[in-house]
Amino acid sequence: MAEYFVGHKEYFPGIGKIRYEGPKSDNPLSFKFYDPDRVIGGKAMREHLRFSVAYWHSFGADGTDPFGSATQVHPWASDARNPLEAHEHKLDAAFEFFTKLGADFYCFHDRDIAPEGATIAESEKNLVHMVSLARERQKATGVGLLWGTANLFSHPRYMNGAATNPEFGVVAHAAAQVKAALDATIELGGQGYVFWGGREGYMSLLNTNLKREKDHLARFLTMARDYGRARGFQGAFYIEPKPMEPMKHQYDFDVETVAAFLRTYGLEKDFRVNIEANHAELAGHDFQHELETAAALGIFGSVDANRGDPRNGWDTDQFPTNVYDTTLAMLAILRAGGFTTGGLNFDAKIRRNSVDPSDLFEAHIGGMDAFAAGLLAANRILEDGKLDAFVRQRYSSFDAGNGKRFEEGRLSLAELASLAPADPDIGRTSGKQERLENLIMGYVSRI
Ligand code: XLS
Ligand code: CA
Ligand code: CA
Repeated sequence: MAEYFVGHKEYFPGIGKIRYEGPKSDNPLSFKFYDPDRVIGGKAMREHLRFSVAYWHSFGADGTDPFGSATQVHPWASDARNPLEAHEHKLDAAFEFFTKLGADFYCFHDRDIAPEGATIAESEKNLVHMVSLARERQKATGVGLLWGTANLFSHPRYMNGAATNPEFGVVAHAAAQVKAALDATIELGGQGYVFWGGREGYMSLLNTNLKREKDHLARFLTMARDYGRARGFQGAFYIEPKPMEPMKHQYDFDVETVAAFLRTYGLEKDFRVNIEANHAELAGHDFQHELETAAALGIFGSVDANRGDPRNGWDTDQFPTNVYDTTLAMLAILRAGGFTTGGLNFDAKIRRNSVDPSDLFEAHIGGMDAFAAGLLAANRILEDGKLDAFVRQRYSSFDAGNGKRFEEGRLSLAELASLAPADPDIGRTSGKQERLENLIMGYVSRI
């Protein structure tokens, strides 16, 4: 991978290429577990993990929160003469960061990489210009676009929703943005396109026609799918579930809700889910639950890798560091067959008081190491086979005889009832949860 910043201003001076130094290294700017070309279970770590950097948090956010203004000063924003130039510099900074870190992918919203203009035409012109520059940089570095998306939530026009807005004109505006963002994604060889419906929901049911809004959302997604496919987009369309925030209720509440929506409207062939750990938590689920549910329903796609705080009810988007959680996540991902078009996108931000340029590196290094360690542990769990053997044995009464006939739909309810055993102790079989938890702890502690 070429180091792209050569020949441009260097935005992270003093930081070189991040290398694998192993768990014993005390260099904070090195990988302890992520060794990109190391083969695990027949595949290089980088192909298993497909790490991606989120453009918005890493190069757009500046530490602003509802209680205070910016704390993080970005040289790529302050050394420019106009918004377009600022975005050109931001692109240089971003590709310098990707190549120094060794991330193979990135993700963006249209408004992250190009400024909104005074008209739709001007916005599109800005985007086309920035896409042509991004294309050059992708070519020079080998970094790819994991997915693109449109920001249909920041502008005041979307305060009542985008595709589900009660005003037709706003829906048309959203279409203009999605059409241009799809074109940009296709032009950059993006492997996916995400719909996160931040404002597709309601603040109050008193002013909302819920049925009509869901129908509109499906109509809009169908049109986007048809447009993308007609333009030759072969990647995955993803819906990213989240239960709430900024709306009181978001229609794409969780994986199960999205699956039912997709099937109701006949979209299940083209759409999969982009599962975010923090959103799973907000929906009252474990990350692992959402991953396994998606796999079971055949819509597992991609992951926004982060973590929330179990003690508060909002989207803190912190970098993941808990290896127990990443182990269970990687176990679910490996069992689902691994990523195809998807990957692990760090939709995560450094804290407001993390103001050193190296903080952004250290945050990503920690996240990458957490998932690399999780991959190592999950791979051992699978190779060892003890956990799977236990679960297989637990269901073995369905593998033959009447259990098998039941699974195959060859028993009526009356026949099933007649097969009830007389044994008064039937069902008193230990689930062995504590033993299995200890088993996992053993793998996690021996990576
Ligand atoms: C916000 C979402 C958003 C999507 C992309 O909560 O995570 O960032 O990932 O629009
Ligand atoms: Ca996300
Ligand atoms: Ca989030």
